[in-house]
This record gives sequence, C-alpha cells and structure tokens, in this order.
Amino acid sequence: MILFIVLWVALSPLGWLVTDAMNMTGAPASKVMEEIQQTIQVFTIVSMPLCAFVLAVLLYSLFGWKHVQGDRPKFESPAIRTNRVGVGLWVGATSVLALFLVGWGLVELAQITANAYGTIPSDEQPDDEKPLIVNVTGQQWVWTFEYPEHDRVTSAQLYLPVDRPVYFNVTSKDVIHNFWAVELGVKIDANPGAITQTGVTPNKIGTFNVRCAELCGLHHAYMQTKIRVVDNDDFNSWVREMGGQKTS
Ligand SMILES: [Cu+2]
Repeated sequence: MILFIVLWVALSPLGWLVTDAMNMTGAPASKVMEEIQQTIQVFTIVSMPLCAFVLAVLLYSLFGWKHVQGDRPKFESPAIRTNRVGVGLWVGATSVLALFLVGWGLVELAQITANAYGTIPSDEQPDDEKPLIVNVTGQQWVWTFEYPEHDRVTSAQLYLPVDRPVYFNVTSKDVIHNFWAVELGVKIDANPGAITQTGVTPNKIGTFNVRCAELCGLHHAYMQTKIRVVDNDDFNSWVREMGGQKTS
C-alpha cells in the first residue's frame, strides 16, 4: 500500500508534465484540439492510480517474494481473491474510474462534434456566417486543396483565415489516405469514390502541419504539407494572388 501511494504521488505530476509537453508542437490551434488535449490529460491522470497499483504489485512480487524455501515463498500472505474488502475496493474503484471516463468521453465527443460542425447545419446558416469550403484531395503522395467559392483556386498548401469556420470535403484519387491537420485536431479518412466531411475553426495564426495518417504506399511518410493560418486580409490577398476573386 505504501509503495502504491508513493508511486501514485510520484507518477501523477510526471504524467501531467508529459501530456502538457505536447503543447510545445504549436498545438492547440483550434477549440477542437484544446478539447482533445484536455481529454488526453484527464485520461492520463485518471489512469495513474491503476498504473501505480499494477507497478506496486509487480515490484512487490519481484522484490518482496524473491526468497523461496522449498517450493514456497518465504513470506506468504493470504490469497487476495478471498479478501472481500480487497476485491470490493479493486472492482469498485476501477468501475468508478472507468465509468467516469465513459461519461467524460461522451461529453467530449459531443463537444468536439459541435465545435467541428457548428451547432446549426451549414445550409441553415446566414450567408455572412457560412463556413469556408475547402475540397481536400489525397493522391499518392500529395495533398491538393481546392477553394470552390474562390474560382476553384487550388493549392498544395492549406491557407486558412483565422477564426472562420472551415468545412472540409475530403476524398482520394487512388487508395485510402487520411487527412490529418495535426495542430487543428482534424483527422478523417480520404476514400476513393466517396466524400467524407468534417470542419474546424482555426483560432491561432501560424504555420501547422498536414500529414497522411493512413499507410498508403511507398512515400506515405512524406505525404505532408503546411497549413498557413493567416488573418482575413492576408487570406484575401493570397486568394487574389492565386487568381481567385475575393468573395468575402
Ligand atoms: Cu496517403
């Protein structure tokens, strides 16, 4: 029990530090990613007592029971499976933790869905609040981004205006890829012959990463590009530079 409590106290800040260090990559760049990071942190912290308990039993078994006399350990205590209090605590505590995580997961899933798609369907939104549409196409081994509302400008880099909702229509020209906008917390399959949809609102100006997250052939590891989240004026001048008209 002492070993368990020591490990729990020692591991919890360590787990928090490790998950917190993920912020150093530039994330979160959207509310969705903030929720995802918070969820990773909560799951890590909540699993720490179990991790500490398993480690404590492991270490105790390794070092506390190493002396054997004949075919029996030198210090033998009663079997835990007949200990009602022990079994009750174990089953009770792990059930409470697991149920908490199920609850947390469901609430977060709803939250992330609302942040990705908005709370109002896109065709019912007022014109000045309509999301920017970007058609994303994966093929071995590049990404192409098309802006249908801006004279179908196409780009190999994903330019996005900050604080404006974006909808992605994602597809593939050949095999299954996966469109992963890392710091934005977007990850969705790109399937040939089908369109998958998701959305996000980038809330941080900067340069972020797109990667392919589905093994898709020889150069899968190099199927990546940059996301440039810029302010609205910079976005409009980029669109004009690319030959598209300013529509918003
Ligand atoms: Cu790919």
